[in-house]
Amino acid sequence: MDIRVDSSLGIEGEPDKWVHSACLLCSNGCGMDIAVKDGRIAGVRGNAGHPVNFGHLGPKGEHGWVANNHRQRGVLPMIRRRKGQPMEQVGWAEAMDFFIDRFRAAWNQGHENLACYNSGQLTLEEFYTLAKLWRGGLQSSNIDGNTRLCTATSATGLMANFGADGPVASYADIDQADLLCLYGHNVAESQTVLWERMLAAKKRNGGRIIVVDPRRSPTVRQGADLHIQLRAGTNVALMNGLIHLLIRRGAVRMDFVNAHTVGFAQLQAVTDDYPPERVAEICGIEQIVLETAADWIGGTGKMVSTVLQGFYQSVEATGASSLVNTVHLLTGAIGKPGAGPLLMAGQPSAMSNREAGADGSYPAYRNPHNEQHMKDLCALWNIAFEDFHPEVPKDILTMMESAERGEIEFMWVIGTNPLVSLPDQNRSRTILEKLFLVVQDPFIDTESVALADIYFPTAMWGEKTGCVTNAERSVNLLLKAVEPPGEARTDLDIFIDVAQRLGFADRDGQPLIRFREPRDAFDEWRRVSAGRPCDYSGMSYELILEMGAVRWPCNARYSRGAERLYEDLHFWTGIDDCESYGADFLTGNKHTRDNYRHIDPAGKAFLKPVRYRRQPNPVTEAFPFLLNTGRLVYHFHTRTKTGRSDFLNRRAPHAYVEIHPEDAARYGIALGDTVEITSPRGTWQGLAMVVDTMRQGELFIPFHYGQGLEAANQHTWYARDPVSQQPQFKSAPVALRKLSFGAPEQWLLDRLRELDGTMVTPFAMR
Ligand SMILES: Nc1nc2c(c(=O)[nH]1)N[C@H]1C(S)=C(S)[C@@H](COP(=O)(O)OP(=O)(O)OC[C@H]3O[C@@H](n4cnc5c(=O)[nH]c(N)nc54)[C@H](O)[C@@H]3O)O[C@H]1N2
Ligand SMILES: Nc1nc2c(c(=O)[nH]1)N[C@H]1C(S)=C(S)[C@@H](COP(=O)(O)OP(=O)(O)OC[C@H]3O[C@@H](n4cnc5c(=O)[nH]c(N)nc54)[C@H](O)[C@@H]3O)O[C@H]1N2
Ligand code: SF4
Ligand SMILES: [Mo]
Repeated sequence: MDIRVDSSLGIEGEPDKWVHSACLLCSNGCGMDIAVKDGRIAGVRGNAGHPVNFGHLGPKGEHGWVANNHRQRGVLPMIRRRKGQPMEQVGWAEAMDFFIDRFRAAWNQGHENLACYNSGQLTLEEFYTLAKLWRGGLQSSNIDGNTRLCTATSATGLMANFGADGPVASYADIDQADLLCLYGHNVAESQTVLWERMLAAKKRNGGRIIVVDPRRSPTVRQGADLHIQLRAGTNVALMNGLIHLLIRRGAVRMDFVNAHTVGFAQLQAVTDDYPPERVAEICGIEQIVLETAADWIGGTGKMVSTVLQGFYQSVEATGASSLVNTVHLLTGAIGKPGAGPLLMAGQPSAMSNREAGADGSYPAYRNPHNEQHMKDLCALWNIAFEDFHPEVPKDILTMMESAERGEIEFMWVIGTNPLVSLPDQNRSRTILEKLFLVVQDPFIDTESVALADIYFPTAMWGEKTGCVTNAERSVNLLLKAVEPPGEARTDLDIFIDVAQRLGFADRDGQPLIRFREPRDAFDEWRRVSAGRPCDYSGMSYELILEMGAVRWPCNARYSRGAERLYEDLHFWTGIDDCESYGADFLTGNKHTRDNYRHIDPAGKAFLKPVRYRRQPNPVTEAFPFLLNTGRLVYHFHTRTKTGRSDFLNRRAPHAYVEIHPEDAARYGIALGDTVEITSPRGTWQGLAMVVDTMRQGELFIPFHYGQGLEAANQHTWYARDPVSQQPQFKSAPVALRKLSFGAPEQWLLDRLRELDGTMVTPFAMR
């Protein structure tokens, strides 16, 4: 990819200074500098020397910064003394006292009465501190991140084959690959700069791109050489069909498989049942499409596969994603330049949370069921192992179900907007309303803050220092450019304060958390991560500043970071190395250490079979459409940042639903009409986008639009993958009807042209 410095400045002339940072509006981690004028953020420019983006930025990266200066920033804490009363602004001392009182009162009923639900958007240093506070201090397993909705499956999918989390390939491999397979990944909208990099690689290498998606997405329109437009929810059948053909055609490298994997015979026994005729039928595709894909995949060793929400947000998420790794193992396309699976992250620092362990993981990919791993962690934290009871952390939906039954009464929400992003909004709202809810956020006007009993105002991107890992293990350093507004504090400061007020101490009676500054937290993290897959022991803030970004592992062996994992084809599967002893794909039942002794592949990778199972929610006569939800290029999540940029917002100010032209014709629906979508869980109303992106019988709504009638999560539900517990956001049966005629506004017409391929998204591709 060529160097091109994209920028946007809100001032005339030069800023007072430029401060080194990175974009926090997706997992790509584009390097950027922040312009500061008179103590305020005044713009950004891409970092030309950065190894991820070479100066390029996408629309969100270029225009999202205006959110920092918005008038709805929180400047003081707020409390609601009693449910039903209004929130009052108070000082930090009073808000903290209130927090600690209520925390202790709930804790007195047992620590399972408390829950923490955090983010994929804080810094590594903050996640590590929170993990230490909650796991080491409170010693509770009721902690999860919104990474559960996002990339929990990336972690479990990687563990299933390789023993530990850790994306295998990197963007350097994409540059060299001649085949890119995108599984449920609309990269042209979700990581625009990565898409530019993919297209540049394709052009340079004369390569090809396969996209697996039930939608003819902008990615398909702009760059696919083969589109596998499968029926929603049939990923496992497709993967089994591909593997079946690879085996049948002799495209499997048996020398590689025998030397570096276990489980081939069991895999083959299952994939034998997936001949192309059957798979074409299940997936609703032409057999020739499947055969072409198998030819291309079997015909190259230089293949990178990305996997994202079309695979993750489903009930067979871990199985389907693991089969992508399996395809790489079968063809030997791993551990060498230009080859490897890249199970993607989505949020800017979802990876950091998975590493640090404030979500479903334990710090540095330690295995909670491995006594030695937990003893090591206790020694590093200087806490007594005898009192430490590591459990597999509860996922957010399990915690919501507990709360629904009244078993959890206090929830601390940090850096996420669950009222909008959790499935089944109406059910989730009822549960959140019941809880004593603390919300910690830079903005006072999010949907979740409106339900809070305590609100803590925080600093955000540009107002604090810390590290963030992108989807391919590159660690960025984001420096503080300006002061946060009013009395907003960093999440790190709040965590340290809480740990101190709760009196969390180590076994010598010293404060459990002794550092104060991000740099000192980072130093402790280097020691805690040493020897584990995400090894930071050789990394420093200085090295990151020098290189732009550094990929972990960074240690004595890889002093400037590792481009790809597993070059020695030795995986983290040994019984004393692995992050998990594994789980059954269909039931989620966890294997014990004793079971594992019998299957310990001692460093070889697992090939694990998965059977296709029909979705739990087939359409019915009353609810004949399958609803798919996801992203569009101009907005980030629940729009707490991008919704404040006029530039971005006016290109997509409202929710709409993509409807196939023939379905629209049957219901008498035209572009711009208002339609209603119903399900047993709720009602959605919005504009009709009539476009042939969808398969007939399927609908798509962008999920960015908050509450009430525009919310996609009116219709999703708590069904989830049994292993990763990632919710099934991508298909729910619904009914459609027309409400009223409407003339399409200009933005809807423009969006139509982006979707039907007559216009390439401006500012995303230039
Ligand atoms: N513009 C923008 N970019 C973002 C974000 C954002 O909010 N806005 N968020 C970031 C985050 S946190 C994430 S997680 C990523 C997500 O990035 P993506 O995963 O690329 O985005 P989605 O739109 O959620 O889903 C991708 C595709 O999955 C397809 N899909 C649905 N069902 C199936 C299925 O059964 N099989 C297959 N194969 N595909 C299916 C959908 O049609 C959709 O096109 O984006 C990141 N980047
Ligand atoms: N239907 C449907 N639902 C989905 C999805 C889907 O595809 N379809 N995708 C899911 C996915 S992949 C994701 S990642 C989630 C995202 O869902 P959320 O996590 O709810 O989305 P955000 O809007 O990013 O919420 C982040 C919050 O953190 C705040 N914040 C930003 N920076 C900071 C900070 O430094 N400190 C603190 N304390 N707060 C900060 C923001 O203001 C915002 O309120 O949505 C999920 N929900
Ligand atoms: S691709 Fe992602 S990280 Fe890069 S500028 Fe766009 S939103 Fe930011
Ligand atoms: Mo995500």
